[in-house]
Amino acid sequence: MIWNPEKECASREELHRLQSERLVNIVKYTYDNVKFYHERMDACGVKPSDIRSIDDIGMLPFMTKQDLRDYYPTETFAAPMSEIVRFHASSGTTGKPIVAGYTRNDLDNWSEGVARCLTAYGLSKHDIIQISYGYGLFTGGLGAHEGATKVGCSVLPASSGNTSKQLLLMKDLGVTALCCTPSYALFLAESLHSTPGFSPDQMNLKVGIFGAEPWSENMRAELEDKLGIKAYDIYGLTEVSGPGVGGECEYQDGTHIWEDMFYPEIIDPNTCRPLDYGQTGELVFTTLLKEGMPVIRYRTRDLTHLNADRCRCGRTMVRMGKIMGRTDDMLIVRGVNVFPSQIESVILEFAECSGQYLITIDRINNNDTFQLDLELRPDCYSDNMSRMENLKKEIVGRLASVIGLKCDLHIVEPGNIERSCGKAKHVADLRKI
Ligand code: DLL
Repeated sequence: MIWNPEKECASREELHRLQSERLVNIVKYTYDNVKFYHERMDACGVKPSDIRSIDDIGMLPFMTKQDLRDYYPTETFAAPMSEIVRFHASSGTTGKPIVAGYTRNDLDNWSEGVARCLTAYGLSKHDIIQISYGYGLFTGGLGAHEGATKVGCSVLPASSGNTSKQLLLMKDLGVTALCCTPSYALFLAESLHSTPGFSPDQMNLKVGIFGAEPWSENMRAELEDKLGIKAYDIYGLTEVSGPGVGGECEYQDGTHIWEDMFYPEIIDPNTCRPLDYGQTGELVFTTLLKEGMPVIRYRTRDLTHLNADRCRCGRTMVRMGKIMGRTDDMLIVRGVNVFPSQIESVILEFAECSGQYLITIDRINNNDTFQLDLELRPDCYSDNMSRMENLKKEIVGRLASVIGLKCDLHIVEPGNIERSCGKAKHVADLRKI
């Protein structure tokens, strides 16, 4: 099923026309209402009247996370406070949070994006959806909630945490769809298998809706197997709206970006030069309809590529590859660039591994150390030292051949690595402390 066939399946010509019309409007609107954009555009010598179609987007300056911090909390808002009906804020590990403000129309468009995703995953008013993203400043909970309500699903606003109650309600209500971070889904799956009185076959789950952090294809396979579901990706970020900037369709072959609302570009993060379809670089978004806090050419720091090939599902909107990580999540260890998601992908090639891991990087005597703590599935963990040593050798060898780095691997007892109910922390980089 397709929620909004008129938009999701519009011809590329129609989409181009709509994007052009919307870009012209949003550029004029932000120039007139946001001092930051006015000054930036003046500094680049660009006037709103220079922008006549979406093809002119390259003339506009970029915006960065630092700009949003510099104009904290609301100086980049374009609508008056009397029109703002909601705030969210992204946590940000360092410095000030980024505050986003939404008008009534922004909330409607945001839930439209989520509704398109949920419908693409096959959900309808006949589904019971458990939303285990955190409710509050994080956009995950309320964002998914409003989209699911729009579709007419029966919504269980479980929020994150209290895992045993989550499992109980999932079972007793016959929940069909679970919405949370992939790391929390893994924790729920482990708990489902290990808690007396629960088993996967008592559940009515069919669909998992996972996002808010990078996760590999191997993690998808792991979650689908452990929970007996089809697991779909959902993407978004606070600065652009929240979850539902794009989502996968039944073919699970890339995330369709709702391009009539969020215009994507890929640039080289070092030179800011636009890259072609298929090339990996930094994802940049322009919100074509946002009123509260529009962003123009916002640099997300997320690394991925776009695919313009027509999808079998009939949607015409481009598809984005899995997010490899963020430019600021990339680890440089002994001069080698590596993303935690690459390590996750290798680990999960081994059926013995549970998917729980922690990477610890330090610098001792001017040399980087790279430790990997790894949990095995409880039924694979053993105190048979030689079996464990052989497995360790295999994993270390495979990692070295894929990422080009030798790690100090520690197999730890199941349950030893801290679980997360939200976004997981897979890396402790002690060099930064
Ligand atoms: O994480 C919004 C969201 C909530 C998306 C629930 C999906 C589901 P922020 O907290 O602002 O917003 O973090 C945004 O999270 O720039 C990516 O780095 C990462 N991210 C979000 N979705 C995905 C995904 C929400 N599907 C940042 N895959 C983004 C990989 C993702 N990374």
